[in-house]
Amino acid sequence: MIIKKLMAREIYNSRGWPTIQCEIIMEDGHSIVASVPTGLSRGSYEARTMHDGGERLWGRGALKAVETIEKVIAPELVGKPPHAINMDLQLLELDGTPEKSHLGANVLLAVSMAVYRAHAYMENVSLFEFIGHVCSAESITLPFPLFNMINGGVHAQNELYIQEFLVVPVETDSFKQSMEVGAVIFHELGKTLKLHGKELVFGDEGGYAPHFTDDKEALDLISETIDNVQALYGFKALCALDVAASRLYDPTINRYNFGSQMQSSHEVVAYYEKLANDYPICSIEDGLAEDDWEGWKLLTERLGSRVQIVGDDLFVTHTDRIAYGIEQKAATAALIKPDQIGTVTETLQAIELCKKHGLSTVISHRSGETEDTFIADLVVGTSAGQIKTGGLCRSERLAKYNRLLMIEDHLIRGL
Ligand code: 2PG
Ligand code: MG
Repeated sequence: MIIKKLMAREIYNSRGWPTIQCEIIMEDGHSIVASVPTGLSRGSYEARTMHDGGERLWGRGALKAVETIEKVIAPELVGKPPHAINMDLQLLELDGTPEKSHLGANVLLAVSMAVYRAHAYMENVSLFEFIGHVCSAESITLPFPLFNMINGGVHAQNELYIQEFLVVPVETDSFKQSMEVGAVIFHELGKTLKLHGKELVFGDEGGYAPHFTDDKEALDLISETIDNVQALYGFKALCALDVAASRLYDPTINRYNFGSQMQSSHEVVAYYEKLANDYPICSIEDGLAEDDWEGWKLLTERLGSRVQIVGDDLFVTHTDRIAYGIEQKAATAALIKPDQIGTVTETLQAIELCKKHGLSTVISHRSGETEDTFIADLVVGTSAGQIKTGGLCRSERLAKYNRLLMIEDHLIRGL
């Protein structure tokens, strides 16, 4: 079955900014759609993206990207049966640059995701099963979710320095049960926040985003809620953080800005050690800046045996940076975002490298999302183990969790 038509269009993400949707029409008329997310706290080593520039929509338009897909890429792929890996290689060749600066990672990913879906359709299997085949997986597993509960940093209009305060249900025996625990904590946290006089406003990733005195107050209220939920319902959960510290780092003075005073890497690591002693923290993402390898090594040495140390801006889903991080013992896990690198096949390679060297993997959404649920199938097909895709409100976040509920249901009850 061949690709009959390959189209693209400018659509809008959850922040109301333009992004790309790619649509493949198969020979039998079946339509396959893929949409690309957009990050805000982007690492400097992420692959480049293509935007229109100019005045329309403050330069963020996706019309050039649409034209690139339809005029440069479509002629190469239309009329052929979809082949996920070969077509990704073709896309990489068409771009021809290490940082995807010619065509743009957003352009490549829209097509790559659509072709993966088209290939799965041609093989008459679900996307997660197809990804499992590509990875030569013998079995697949559902992930542990990291639910975003409180938004700070650039994802909210409050004064929190830490960007994401998450909770991780533990000792659950299914994804369905993890969702239930997450939902109970989310609603109970709403009650706790209200009791403490907080306004129930939401941030970009579907977590609460009221004003707080400081980061510790947010952690106090989350751990108070976790304790209440355990007492009331018997559910257990831990906390996780994404500090997104590249934003807080001033390379000219080699110091981090956490408010009261500028801190050195050593002081920042000591601060996390204190937080990990005082609160039930099981994972810290981007605790240090993307170039502060010495700081990362120190953090991993000091906390890595009891807290998962996750590299996001540090690794940008790039095998070179992950390989260096493994060699340096700079982290114990990698955040995986397909749009940081550009194609699904490269994303699978990054996950494989992590697995081979015992690095845990967390598949992640972006703060500017669409209703596309690709990452839900990705986390199952690769058995990546963990996913963070926002809080329990806002449908672009719930779409991924709901897709995982559907996958689990299909696996248990059959199709
Ligand atoms: C992150 C992401 C997703 P953004 O830092 O991990 O939560 O944020 O998409 O804004 O880079
Ligand atoms: Mg991050």
